[in-house]
Amino acid sequence: MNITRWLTAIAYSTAAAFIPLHAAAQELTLRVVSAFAENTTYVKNLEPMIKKLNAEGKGVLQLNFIGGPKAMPPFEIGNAVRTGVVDIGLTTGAFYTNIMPEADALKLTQLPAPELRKNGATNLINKVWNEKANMQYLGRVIDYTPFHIYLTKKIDKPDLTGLKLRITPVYRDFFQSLGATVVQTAPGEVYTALERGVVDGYGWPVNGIFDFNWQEKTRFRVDPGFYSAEVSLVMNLDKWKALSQGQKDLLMRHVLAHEADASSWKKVNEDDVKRQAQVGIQTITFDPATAKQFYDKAYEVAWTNLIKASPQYGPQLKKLFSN
Ligand code: 173
Repeated sequence: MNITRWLTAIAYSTAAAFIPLHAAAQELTLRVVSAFAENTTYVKNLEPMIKKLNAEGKGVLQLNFIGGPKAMPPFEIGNAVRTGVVDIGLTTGAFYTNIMPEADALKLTQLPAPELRKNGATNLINKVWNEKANMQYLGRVIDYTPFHIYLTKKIDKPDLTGLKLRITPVYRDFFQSLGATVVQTAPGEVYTALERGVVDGYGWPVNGIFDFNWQEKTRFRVDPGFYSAEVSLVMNLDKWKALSQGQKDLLMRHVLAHEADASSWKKVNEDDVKRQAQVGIQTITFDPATAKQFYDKAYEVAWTNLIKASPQYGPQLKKLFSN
């Protein structure tokens, strides 16, 4: 064999040896759908993270943001992630309680997400999410954000008797325990429900009502807020398992950095409270003892029902979410 043929042979065998490696390292694109519309606070806040990940992940991993409720109804995203119709959901547990009651427990944490990673709560979440929902829980994108009751009619004590409120599973048991009649709707239907007088108010986090123009139809916000609004990234478990270690590391590095950055929500929330006052939304408050009762009742009702629905995991979640 002359030298040229040798070199050619080596070149071919080297190329052949590299083909499987290149194939394994091929860029993978994951499809992301959101329970919240493209122009809302929760999605806008996540966009820079997706951009950064995609810039860094060239040739390795890309996130393709498909869209919000126009692409898929919010209450169907959980199942779509579970079955692998989409890869990743930007959603909240309240929207997939049809899969498991534990989904709605994430609102009950008293600790920010990075603390939950330290004390083992996130491992427990992943055990439950893996086992019951075929999901890998990636990370939380909102923290430090309470929910509130917003009303078109005044109340002077924590009694919602005679009022009909728009809910999701987040608020159902609490509002009913205060005497309300409830009707569940997706966020996109709240404006019309208010406009038509079908509801006298709604539950929603302290931020974000301006995204939907609900300030036009809202007269009061009840303080204090309660729970911790949860929106997270969840991924189909089979898809997660199929990622290479490098792809997992890249994805998690960005998710964790974003999660650790969540104290920026405090400023967003302060600004939204100011803006609500500016447009004439009045605050309804109670005396300190009544306010405490109201706040404590929110947790009591929710934990009692969760533990009833999940005797196995409810108590464990409660323990890790509160210390
Ligand atoms: O009110 C809702 O639609 C809801 O459950 C929710 C949960 C997290 C963030 C925003 C809204």
